[in-house]
Amino acid sequence: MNRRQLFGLSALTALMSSYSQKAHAANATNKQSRYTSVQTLGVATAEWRYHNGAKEFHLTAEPVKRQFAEGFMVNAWGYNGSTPGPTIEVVEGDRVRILVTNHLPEKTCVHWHGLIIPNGMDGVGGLTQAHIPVGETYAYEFTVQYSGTFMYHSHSDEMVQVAMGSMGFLIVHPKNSNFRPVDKDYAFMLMSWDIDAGTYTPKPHTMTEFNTWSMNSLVFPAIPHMVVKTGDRVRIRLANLSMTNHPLHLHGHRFTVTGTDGGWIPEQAQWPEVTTDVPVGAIRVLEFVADNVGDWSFHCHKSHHTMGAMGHNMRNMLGVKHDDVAEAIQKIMPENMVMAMGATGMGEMSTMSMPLPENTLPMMTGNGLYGPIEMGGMFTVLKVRDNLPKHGEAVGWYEHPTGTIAKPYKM
Ligand SMILES: [Cu+2]
Repeated sequence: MNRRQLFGLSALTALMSSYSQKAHAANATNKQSRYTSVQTLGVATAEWRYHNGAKEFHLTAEPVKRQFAEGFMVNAWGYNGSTPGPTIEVVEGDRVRILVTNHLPEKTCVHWHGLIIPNGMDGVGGLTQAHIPVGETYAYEFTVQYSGTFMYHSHSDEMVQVAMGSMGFLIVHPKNSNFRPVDKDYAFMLMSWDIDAGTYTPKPHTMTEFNTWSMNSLVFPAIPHMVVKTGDRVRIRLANLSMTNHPLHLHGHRFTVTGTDGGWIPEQAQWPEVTTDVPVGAIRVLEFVADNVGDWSFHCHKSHHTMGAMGHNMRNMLGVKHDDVAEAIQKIMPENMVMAMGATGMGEMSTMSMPLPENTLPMMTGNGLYGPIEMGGMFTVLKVRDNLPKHGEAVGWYEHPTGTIAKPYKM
């Protein structure tokens, strides 16, 4: 199939339904280049149509309400009703037009992070273009020269707009579908937020003291699981637009880092890892063969980043017996909640029914087959199974064959 035929197919698709449904667009794209669509779990794939010689996408920058988990809504900013915005998927060599309409309460512009494009398309307000005024639409148009994992984000009042969630993935698939093919291709945008207990709007001026750690603007237990078949070659693309680095750790498998936002890493420069650090403003792509059946944790290894919203300025009570003190203080200050906790560790928090302010998640939560998982934030699960249900039914917890699970031992 040559390029003219490719474009013909795209044009036909556009005729049938301009800005077609995302599944439709994804299928059409799949037929052209036979790539595996990226699953940005919990986030849509951007729709497009073929128009005036380019794949045309339309992003609307706007305030969005995002449910990070049940009982936790956030007033954020994003694109097309979501943060991260929809994932843009194109193919190396494509001519791409991206219309950006500004429905934010202030000017904006969009930068295409990692793409090698003409300077005037780089989206840096004031430097390479005028900021897009409220209510107006600007067109970015360029040819994508290299395949890889990239992102888009605001470059206008960046501290506020990025802190509020103005970001998304831009994936460029290789023109040659035999180049590093995978069976499952996932993407996670890593982000930090400072949202006071009982409130809904992140504080964009916070520099270091964040309390909410998200993947695709979702937190455990709401981050969907990655469900794969034994033997699948799996790719996970991780992008970090938060204010600190995240060492992402996978259990049960060894992976290699195969790419960054600078492109693909040659095979001879890759080495085995089980944790890889994703620096601020960077992308790491990891790949492995899922050859170990079970439920495997995939999480940030900064243990505070696998917790729900918490205050860090609490006193250290480890080893201090103080339940009688708490009772006495509660009597004097009945309007405050005084609890004796932390003397033996914080694990008790996952099971106690502590009254929480509205719109606030517990610090640790989630239950597995064997009890509380005691996690939050950047934590999800890779489920590897020999057989997957035919019709996409949910896959339950892994049931361990007899003799393959840790058990009590009499000393
Ligand atoms: Cu982290």
